[in-house]
Amino acid sequence: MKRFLCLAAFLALLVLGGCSDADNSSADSDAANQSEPIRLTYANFPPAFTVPCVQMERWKTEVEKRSNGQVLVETFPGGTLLKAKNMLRGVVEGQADIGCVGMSYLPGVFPACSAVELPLGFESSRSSSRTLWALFDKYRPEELQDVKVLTMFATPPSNIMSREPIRGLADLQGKEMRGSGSSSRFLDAMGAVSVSMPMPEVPDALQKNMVQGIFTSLEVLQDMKFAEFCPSATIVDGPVYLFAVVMNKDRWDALPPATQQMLDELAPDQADWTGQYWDAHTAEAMEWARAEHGLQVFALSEEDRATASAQAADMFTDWTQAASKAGLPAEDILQDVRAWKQQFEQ
Ligand code: 3IO
Repeated sequence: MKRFLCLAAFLALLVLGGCSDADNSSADSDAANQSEPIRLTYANFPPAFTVPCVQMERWKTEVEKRSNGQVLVETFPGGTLLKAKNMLRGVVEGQADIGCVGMSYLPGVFPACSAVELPLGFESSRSSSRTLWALFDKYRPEELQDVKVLTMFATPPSNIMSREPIRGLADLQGKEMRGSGSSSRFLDAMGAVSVSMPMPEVPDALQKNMVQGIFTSLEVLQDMKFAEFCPSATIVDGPVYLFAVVMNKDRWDALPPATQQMLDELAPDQADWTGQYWDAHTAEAMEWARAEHGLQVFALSEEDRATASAQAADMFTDWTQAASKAGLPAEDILQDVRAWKQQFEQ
């Protein structure tokens, strides 16, 4: 009985302690925030466990931490608020405060940034992401003037994932392969027949046998479970896909200056974090696909690589033409992009 009373007293103390803690913390935050926290919605198009959504959660955590809970972010992965094709418009129109735009799904819309999508042979997401941010930061292109850009990032290089082994370009001729934007053009340059669609439509296309494989960064073998359909990978080091995280302009303009400054400081840090995460996660996903699905990995021969780049050469002339037509200093941009790539890959 004595023991029981002791325990009861101890529990009562714990409960009281807990209550007074809760009182203290609410008093603290009342003192710190005179006003209600700012709440922002953030839309994303692919499933929650993919890299674009992992970076979204990291951004939310950082923003909530750096603002001491003054800015709260509600995330909507999996196209629950906006889908790939209406992401940019949806943010401009204010259906979401923030959205993750797959820029590669909108060919022709980003004449400056799409320089980073050219087949330059990026080695990593870290270097492609930093290059994309550097380009945006230096040129502040008109193509993104209707929104506030919160960060940008890009994938590691596109590689082939296929049902049947693709040992070289000969095996690829006439095969229908899924890509988008520049990666679709590169597929065609390699002799495949590109079929363009955003990522959320790919599981269905693979399931229904509409394509023999896909051309994007390799972590989707695990994250989208594509290794089940595609137990073969061929390393091509093709173009990268681009992303911009954008915010509705009116919502941005209404933020306190200190919040705006905090978000501006986070932008390049977030690009770098995402690049590093993407590279590390891709290596893990390859190991997973080897262990779980017996993934076989091939690489294009030097000769096939040379053929592919020769056949893709008009991507550069077409980009330069389109950029010049849009009034951009195309040669300067391309020279900068090549220099940043080299700098970030050292
Ligand atoms: C991508 C897009 C959404 C989720 C995971 C992803 N991994 C690579 C990409 C790049 C891309 O936009 C695409 O459609 O292949």
